[in-house]
Amino acid sequence: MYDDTLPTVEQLEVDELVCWRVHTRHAELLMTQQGAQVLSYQPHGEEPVIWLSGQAAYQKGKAVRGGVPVCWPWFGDLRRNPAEVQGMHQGGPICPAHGLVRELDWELLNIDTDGPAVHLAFTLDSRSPLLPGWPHAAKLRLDIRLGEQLQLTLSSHNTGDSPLAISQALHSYFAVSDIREVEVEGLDGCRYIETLENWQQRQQQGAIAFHGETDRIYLHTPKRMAILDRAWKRRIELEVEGSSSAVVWNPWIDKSRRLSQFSEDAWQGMLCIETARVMDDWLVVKPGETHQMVLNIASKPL
Ligand code: TA6
Repeated sequence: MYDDTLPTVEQLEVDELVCWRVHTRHAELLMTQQGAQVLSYQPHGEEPVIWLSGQAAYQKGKAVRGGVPVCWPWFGDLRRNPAEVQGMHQGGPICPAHGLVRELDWELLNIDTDGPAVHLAFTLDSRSPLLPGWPHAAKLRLDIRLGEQLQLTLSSHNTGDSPLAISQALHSYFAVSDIREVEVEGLDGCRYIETLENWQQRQQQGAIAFHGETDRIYLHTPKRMAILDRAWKRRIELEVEGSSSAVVWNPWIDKSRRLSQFSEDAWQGMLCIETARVMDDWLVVKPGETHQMVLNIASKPL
């Protein structure tokens, strides 16, 4: 008799990408080897928690729109990063937004079960393949633990003999009922950079509500924040370790038209809250040391 409380892991190909579909008694998750990117996460009987574009393309060398792309060894536009992070790049034509690893195949280290939970681990060595323009020795690891919650742990290990200066983010896309109706709690009082208004610094007053394109870098952020979604009668609670900055992004109407793999109205159903080490929260990893950034995602009924 098949015991459906036991977790299952199925490897499959979605167009050009090798993927794994994980099914446990609590939820289902889909992820791909490319970028060790979680693509979707949906607790049983609930709306998806992690959003995946309906126009997602599963092509080699192209990050899938949605899920949780890993931005490393820099976040965003390298030129907007601290000088120390910029200085790690030795020049050259290849300098994409959000770093160099989300479009590379990571190595599957292992898949194991822990009772009803499943743990997958992926790794990437910065020396193979050599990251263009970034000739430093590091080992990246992403641990994904699917239990009653979803836990992602991004580890940066310095295997070289000089310090690494990094900015990074787990660029999480969350599914929401309607961006115009949800709020982000927990960032009240935090300073933030308003990237859409000449990178001016502001201070958050109360919960974040959304009335237009939003692309803000919050600084000195707390360990806990949440998306309050009254229509879907839930709160997506985030708890982080090893991060004191976060990016809150919704492209709204106009920018949506300029985004790849993104339908014109997709902005209404998604919200990025990106767990990060950016701006003055950039990261130094000394030789032989390892830094871990942990993100716990839990969907809680109201
Ligand atoms: O994290 C917010 C952001 O930097 C936005 O400005 C937007 O560019 C988004 O990331 C998506 O970037 P991507 O390169 O994945 O299209």
